[in-house]
Amino acid sequence: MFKKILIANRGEIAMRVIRACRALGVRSVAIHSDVDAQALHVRFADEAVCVGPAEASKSYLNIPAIISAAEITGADAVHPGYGFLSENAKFAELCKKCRLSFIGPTPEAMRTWGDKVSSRAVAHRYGLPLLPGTGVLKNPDDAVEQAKRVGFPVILKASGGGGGRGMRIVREEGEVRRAFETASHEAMTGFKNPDVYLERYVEEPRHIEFQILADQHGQVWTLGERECSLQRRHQKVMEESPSLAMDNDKRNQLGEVIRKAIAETGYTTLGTLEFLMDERGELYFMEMNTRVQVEHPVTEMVTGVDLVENQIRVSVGEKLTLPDTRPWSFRGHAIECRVNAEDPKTFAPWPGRITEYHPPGGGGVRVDSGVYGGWKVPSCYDSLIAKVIAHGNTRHEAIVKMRCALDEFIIGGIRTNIPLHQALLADPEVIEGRMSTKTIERLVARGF
Ligand code: MV4
Repeated sequence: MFKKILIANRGEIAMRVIRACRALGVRSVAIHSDVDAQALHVRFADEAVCVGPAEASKSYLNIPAIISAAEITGADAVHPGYGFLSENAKFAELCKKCRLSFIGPTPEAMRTWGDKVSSRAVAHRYGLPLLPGTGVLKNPDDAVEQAKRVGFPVILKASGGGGGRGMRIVREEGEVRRAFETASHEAMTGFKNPDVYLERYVEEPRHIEFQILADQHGQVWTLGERECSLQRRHQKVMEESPSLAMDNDKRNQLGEVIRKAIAETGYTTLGTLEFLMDERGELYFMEMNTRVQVEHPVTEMVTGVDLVENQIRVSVGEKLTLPDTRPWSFRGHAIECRVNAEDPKTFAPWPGRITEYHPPGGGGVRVDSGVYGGWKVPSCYDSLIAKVIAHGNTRHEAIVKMRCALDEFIIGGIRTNIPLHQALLADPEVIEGRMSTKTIERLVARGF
C-alpha cells in the first residue's frame, strides 16, 4: 500500500479521499491556495502545503508546485479527484517521471478516451452502441456531405471537448458550413484542437452512465448505472441509481459489452461510460470519464463497494476482492442532491461566510461536504459545497428520506439551491421518473 497520498484537489472530494486514506491507513497531504488556508480539507489532512494564490491556474492547476509539494512531503502517490488535473494526461505522465503513482488510468488510456473521436473509434471496435456519426471532418464540404448521409438534425462536437462544451446543433443543410467553421474555430481556441465530428442529434435525451472498476489483473466490475438527466447547462443537479429507464436485461446486456471492452483495452482503475438514451429507450455511447465522479456515492450506496478505496487499491496493483462472501448485488435505491452556494432561482453564485451549519443525519443519509460553520466560501471555485445522499429500500423511501434530510439541513449566511431540490422532489416528472435533460428548464420557467 502507498505510505502517503497527496490530494491534488479541494472541497468535498479532497475530504472524500482523506477518508479513504484513513480507512487504508495511508497518510494524507492536502494542497491548498491562499484563500483555502482554513478550508476543511486542510484541517483534516495529516499535512498541508500551500501551492499558490487563489486563482486555480496558479494553485490547483500549478503542476510544478504540486509535484514539488509531493516531493517535499515524501508522498508516493497523487490522487487528482475530479476536475482540475484529473484528466490531464501530461500531468499523469509527469507524476510517473517523478516516481509518483498517479491514482488513475495510464496516460495513454487517458489520451485514448479523452479524445472523443478516438474514444468513438475504440467504442466501435469493441461493439459499444453508437449513434450514426463520423470521424474528424476534413472541411466544410465534407461536413455537408456527411451531415446529409447521417440525416438531420445533427450535432457538431469538438473532439477535444466534453461535458457539453463545444457543441452545435444543426437542423438543415444550409447551416452546416457556418456551423463547421465556428465549431472548428471554437475548438481550436477552447481546446487547442480544431478537430470536429458530427452525430445524429437526439432531442431531449436521458443521460445514463455506467460505472466500471478495473484492476491490473484483468478483472473488471460493472457497478450498474446512474441516472443523471437532471441537469442545467451541463451541470448535474440530482442523480440516482438505479435508473428507472433501465431493467435487469438491459443492464446485464450492456454491462457485459462494457466489461469485455474495458478488459480488452487493458483499462484500469475507475471509469464512467456516458450514454444517451433516446425516446425509444435505446442507449448510445457518448464519452468516457477517466476519473472519480461527483455522483459516485449513489453507486456506493446501492452496491456497497467503496469506489475510492478500491480505486487506490487497484492503483497499487491489488486484485479486486469481493466486498462480501457472495458477489455484490444492487440493494435498494440511492439519490444524490448537489448543494450549491447559489441563488435557487437565478443560479447566480452566492459565496460568503457560512454563519450556521447543521448537516442532516439518520439511517441511510450521507453528507459529503467540504465546508463548516464560520468558514467563508470563496468565490473563485465551483459552487458545490455539499452532497446529500439518501438510500432507501425503494425509490419512494429514498425520496422521502431525501426530503426530510433537506428540511433538516441548516446553512446560514449564504444562499443555496436546496429550495430547487425540494421543488424537484415535488415535481411529477421526477416523482414518476419521467425526467429528462429539460425538466429543470421547465420547472424554472414555471417559476417554482
Ligand atoms: C448529444 C445530445 C443529443 N444528440 N449528442 C451533452 C454532454 C455531452 N456529453 C453530450 N451532450 C449531448 N450530446 C447527440 N448526438 C445532447 C446532449 C445534451 C445533453 C446530454 C446529456 C445531458 C444533458 C444534455 C443537455 C444538452 C445536450
